[in-house]
Amino acid sequence: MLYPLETATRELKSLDGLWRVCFDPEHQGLRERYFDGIPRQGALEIAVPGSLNEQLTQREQYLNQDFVWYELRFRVPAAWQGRRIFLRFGAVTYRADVFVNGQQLASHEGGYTPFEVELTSVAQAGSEQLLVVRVDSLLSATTVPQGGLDPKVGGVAAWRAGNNPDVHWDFFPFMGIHRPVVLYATGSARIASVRLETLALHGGEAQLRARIGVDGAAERVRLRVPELKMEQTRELAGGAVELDFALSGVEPWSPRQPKLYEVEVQLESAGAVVDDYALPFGVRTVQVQGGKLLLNGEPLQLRGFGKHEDAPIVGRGLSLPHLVKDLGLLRWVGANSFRTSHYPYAEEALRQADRHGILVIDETAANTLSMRAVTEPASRAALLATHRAQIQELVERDANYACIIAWSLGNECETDVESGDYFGELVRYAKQLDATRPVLFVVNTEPAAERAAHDFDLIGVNLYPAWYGDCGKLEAIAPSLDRALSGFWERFKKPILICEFGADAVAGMHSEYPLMWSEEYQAELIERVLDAAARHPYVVGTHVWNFADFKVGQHPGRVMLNHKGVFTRDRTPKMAAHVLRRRWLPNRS
Ligand code: BDP
Repeated sequence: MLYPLETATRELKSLDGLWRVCFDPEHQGLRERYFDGIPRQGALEIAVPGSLNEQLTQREQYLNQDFVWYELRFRVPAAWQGRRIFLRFGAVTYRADVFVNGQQLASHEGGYTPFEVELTSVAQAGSEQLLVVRVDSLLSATTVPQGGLDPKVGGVAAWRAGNNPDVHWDFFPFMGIHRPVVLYATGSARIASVRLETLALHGGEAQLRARIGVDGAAERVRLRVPELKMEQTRELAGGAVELDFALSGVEPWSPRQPKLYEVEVQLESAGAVVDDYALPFGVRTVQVQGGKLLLNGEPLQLRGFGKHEDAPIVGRGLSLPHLVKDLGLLRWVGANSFRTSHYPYAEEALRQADRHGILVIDETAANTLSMRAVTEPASRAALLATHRAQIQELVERDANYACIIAWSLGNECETDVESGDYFGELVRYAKQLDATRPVLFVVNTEPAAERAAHDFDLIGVNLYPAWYGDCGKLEAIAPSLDRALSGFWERFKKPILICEFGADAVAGMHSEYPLMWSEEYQAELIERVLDAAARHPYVVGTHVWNFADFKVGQHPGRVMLNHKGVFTRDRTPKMAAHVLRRRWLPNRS
């Protein structure tokens, strides 16, 4: 789905701001017709975008995963008379039912991808409209991610038993309207999708393919890359156009030189331009070859972090100041990459990474999927269908970003239990959607027990030596890592990306020798893992867990936050951040 942009033919109006909300613990909202306007009594104000949890002050509101009704009254600009009007949500977590003027127009499942609804026939230009959205974050064995699992099934479902809110994973299940809400107008026909692919790139000569989907009646599509003097037109056939074209004199996109070309798409009808769209596009190739990950034919070594979209009060909502700060800190520390652990991030972050040359592993929200919780064929099939839909929405949203160098279809799912071809099927599906990027799952299995990695292009592994075992024994790191890394390599012969390793450190806690939870221990553990990993030539990157401390559920294993950040939750560097900076900054590419 296209990122909303203002162009010569498109206009935007932001619906972000303070909305009204009311909670609905008895699930009476539909019966009481909250879609005609939520009750005045007890309604609160909430900032959109933003998670609702930390904005409010009551315990039940903080922990809520149940129905919350959002309401906003807005006007469609009078000048939009005669145009097509769309309402677009960047992300609503986890599920949304959208009502406009009392009419249900859309439902969407999946907390981190956009969806839109056409308002042309329901919302009159110039007049006031009532927008009501029912949001919930009720998770089950067949949602992605799962939640509310019965710990008795064992495996990952038994992790964090009693965690409150009830999820078995290690971050807070923030809910709400997390990303911008935008109203936009187009002409009678519009460019609905644009997909650009770099098929080959050699010495400045590139071969590309464009696929453009059109919604409405038009005749032809014009594609231009003005900077490289490329222009082509094609007649529309069945609402779509596919065209291959060559570019000469291309400066490839890379972290060192994140060159983006403006690609302009115009839709024409009766000799006039009825819609236009422009996207910044980086031309580059990514390949896995032997034990290497190659960008434009050159081996890549990833240095960076698993992150979270997480900040005080804002929760998981888009916060532009945090985007700016985090990018600055990534550069300050000398990192060149991050993973969107454990869900797709806001497009604003990807557009920023594209502009600044930060490499991204783009992950779905399939975190810690329990295969043991879906042993019935019907529930297994339902989970697979949800997971497939989320992969499709992710690829459709993000495939044009040069910064994205691989798709991670999930993190720490049960890839070591019998689950038919669940993981292989999804890897093949992702490759069918995008044949130009490597695909992986991030695993936390023993090499000998891993069942799915034969299907991956590279293997993402999470390793916690001297933290979850061998407590306090930093000297156990090298042998443990050597065993795991050579075990994966010997068995699968695929490049390995260490996606997580680290230790909690409570900022300000020190000790004269490294003791767990101190800043000294975290810093030394990170150094030792980096040293051990560097001895394995098929390790193509190391991502520290985590960039910053982040909010988790209530559980005896955590003090409010996961403290594995090398920055605090408010982005102050711990000792480990300085250690990384000394190692990484000199090689920054
Ligand atoms: C890994 C998970 C990550 C956790 C991390 C930890 O992928 O979500 O936060 O461990 O325990 O298992 O800190």
